[in-house]
Amino acid sequence: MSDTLFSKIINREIPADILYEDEQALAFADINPQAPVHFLVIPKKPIATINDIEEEDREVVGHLYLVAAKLAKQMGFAEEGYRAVMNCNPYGGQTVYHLHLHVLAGKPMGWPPY
Ligand code: DGP
Repeated sequence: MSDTLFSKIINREIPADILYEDEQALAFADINPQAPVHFLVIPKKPIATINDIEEEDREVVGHLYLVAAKLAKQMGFAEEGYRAVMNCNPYGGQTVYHLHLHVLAGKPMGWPPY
């Protein structure tokens, strides 16, 4: 898949407010926050969409949720609650084609999300 903005963030070619990094994943503040807390957890592997997740990606995709929960606890909103969501393709609202888990917190979330 072609490089996206998120590859450039991983490679430090463009700046971001990075909250967490390990060998497999990176978390950084969303540039256009939709809640008082809004960050993205991404795999370093450039997977384009949920549809492109392969069997070999099971571990890294699960890891994104573990990172989200770890940061939620560290940042103090785990008990209060939060939304963790991935958008897929145009009808899902996806605009950046590098898999990312949105983590939104700091206010009650609505449902359904439209
Ligand atoms: P989605 O619509 O699910 O593909 O979400 C993409 C998110 O990425 C959107 O909430 C805005 C965020 N975003 C786009 N470009 C940048 C960027 O250059 N830096 C950061 N930090 N976030 C970005």
